[in-house]
Amino acid sequence: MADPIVVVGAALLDGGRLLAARRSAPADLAGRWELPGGKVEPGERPEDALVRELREELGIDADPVERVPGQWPLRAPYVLRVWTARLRPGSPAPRPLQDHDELRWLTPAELWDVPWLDQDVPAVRDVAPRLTAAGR
Ligand code: 523
Repeated sequence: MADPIVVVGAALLDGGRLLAARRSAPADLAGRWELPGGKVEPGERPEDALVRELREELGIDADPVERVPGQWPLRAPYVLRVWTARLRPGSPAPRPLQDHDELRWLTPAELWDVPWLDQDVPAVRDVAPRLTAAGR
């Protein structure tokens, strides 16, 4: 079987809230919410891909903090790996630039208020304890 291609997703945490992004494309994913990110390019470090994707898609400067252990299958040959991330001081606020039409900062109590992509659900479940810890 071909090696998996890694898609990185960011659990961007700020002030005890998690950023969720609503996809506007492609049609089969539109309207569902995800941890923003994208494909790692050949030869690229996943953390660098995360920084690049967040800049391209949300116009922000962010730093990866730590990998959330595990990986989640996407449509073959892709797999999702997730890092927590934080805004760099002085970064602009996230705004939807590409692939998204709405953003929300979710508190722990709001975490399941948005219809996440099915494949993001287990990742979000594993991020949840970090969100609670970050809000303390
Ligand atoms: N997912 C997904 N969840 C999730 C991400 C970041 C991506 O299910 N949190 C899926 C959606 C796509 C594939 O992974 O099927 C690639 O993500 P995409 O389209 O955000 O990656 P890009 O931005 O690298 O893709 P291009 O538009 O082709 O550059």
